[in-house]
Amino acid sequence: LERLFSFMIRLRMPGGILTAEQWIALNEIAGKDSTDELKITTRQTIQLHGVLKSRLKPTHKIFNQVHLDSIAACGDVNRNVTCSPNPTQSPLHEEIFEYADKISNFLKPKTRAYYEIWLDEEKIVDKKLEEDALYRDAYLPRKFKIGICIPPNNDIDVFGNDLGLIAIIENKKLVGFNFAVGGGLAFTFGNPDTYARLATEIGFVEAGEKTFNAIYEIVTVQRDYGDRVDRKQARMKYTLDKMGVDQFKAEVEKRMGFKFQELRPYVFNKREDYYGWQKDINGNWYYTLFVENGRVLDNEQVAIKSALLKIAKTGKVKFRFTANQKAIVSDVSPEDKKEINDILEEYKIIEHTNNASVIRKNSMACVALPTCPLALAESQRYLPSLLTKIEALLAKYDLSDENIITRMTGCPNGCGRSSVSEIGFIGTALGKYNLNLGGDHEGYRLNQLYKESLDETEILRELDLLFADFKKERKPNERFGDYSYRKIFHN
Ligand code: SRM
Ligand code: SF4
Repeated sequence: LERLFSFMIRLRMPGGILTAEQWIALNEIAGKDSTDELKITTRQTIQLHGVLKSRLKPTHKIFNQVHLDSIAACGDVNRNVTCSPNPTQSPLHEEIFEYADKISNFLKPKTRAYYEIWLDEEKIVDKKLEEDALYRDAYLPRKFKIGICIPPNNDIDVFGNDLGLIAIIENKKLVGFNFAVGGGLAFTFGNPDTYARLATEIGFVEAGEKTFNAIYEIVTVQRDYGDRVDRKQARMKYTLDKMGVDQFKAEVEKRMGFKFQELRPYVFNKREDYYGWQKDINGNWYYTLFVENGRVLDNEQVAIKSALLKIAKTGKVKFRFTANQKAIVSDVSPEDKKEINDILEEYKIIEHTNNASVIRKNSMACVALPTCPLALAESQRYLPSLLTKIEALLAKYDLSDENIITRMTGCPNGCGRSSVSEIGFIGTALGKYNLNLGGDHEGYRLNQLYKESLDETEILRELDLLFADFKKERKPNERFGDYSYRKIFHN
């Protein structure tokens, strides 16, 4: 008798956007064939857990019927391309957003194996038809991640990507992108050769064909120079550091046949989602709702899953997902806004979103236990209760309005990007976390280890002392991350 294998399926969803029809299909699978929960990930896509082996093929067929796939959502290839999801981010949002889709397709493996295995496509006998100039027959040394950001909101953590593209808008036109290379947040305890690293900006490239050319050649340099022996050294951040930024850049320039231009100026002054109702540039409305750690389900407090299904059934919206694991009901015409708002009210979504504290709204946690095989500690199931206690400490010092980016991961792989938070927890063992501090609010600076392997009582004691000092010693408008950096690491 075979074991009852079950799997996690992650969708490819560049920029994190779904139609109402697609949401209905996902909701149905989640009800019938997975754990009932839809998980919004830190890279703007959806994961379903617990899909039984026998249901894998039917599930992929349903995805295909609604034009979804899970190609390259995992593996040593280019992963889900992220993009600032907010429709009011810039009048050029749609144009920039399209790049996420185009890059995802451009770097998608050419093999038809996915279609043959899951969708019964006839096997290709002539291997020439599947030749892949980019991935050849050995893919990349390791996963590869690309994110596109629209200043001034660094809402996708652009510097956490192997390749971060910062959209440069001049005279109301998208002129191109600043390219940042070599981001990656994982490290391994006890292995000093591994480290979290933020991407280094190497130059500006014009929008259009040149941008695609530059992206392609950056990937080929990593393909050809990346470490294929030691997987712990295989991400592009290590390739870049071993080659040196100048040599890496020169190699890319040689391959693309033109040079990077001087970096163009831009500013990040926030890293957050815009909750509640907002108007987009076309005059339509969108509502960003608080989904704690991206877990779409119904519970005693709020029925997010039922609400989103009912909203999807109106057929009058789209869904967008943020890289902070939150959901946006978008493209709501002014005539339909009342109907959607009534559903949000009926299922207590508005109350739930409004009642979430500032710190909770800007928090996130990775999946970790019970499904992640690499987890050393709880994360998404634990952060909510820890935050309740942290909220009480903040209230004690009259700091409840402080927007402190707080993140947790169940191990040092960094899926919840805790290394780029102001308060970062990294699981070390069951019930124990490293407390990292000193990251900035905008995502330009990594945090650092402050105290190792603390249990909850110790965490709260440390934060109590830190908040007390922060209240007394902060400079005007100084953020908690900048304060702790100055006080602890830069004294
Ligand atoms: Fe991740 C592996 C979940 C974003 C770095 N990640 C895993 C696996 C697949 C565990 C495994 O290999 O068996 C986790 C599945 C857990 C589960 O039960 O579902 C997992 N990662 C996630 C998600 C779902 C976390 C979440 O709660 O949202 C995110 C899915 C993103 C997506 O939609 O594609 C997720 N993972 C990230 C990020 C953040 C990001 O990309 O912005 C990182 C850090 C950035 C980076 O890549 O450096 C990240 N995940 C890793 C790593 C370490 C990679 C490395 O360089 O060593 C692993 C382990 C590995 O690859 O060997 C990993
Ligand atoms: Fe699992 Fe670690 Fe990633 Fe959390 S950070 S999902 S525990 S691999």
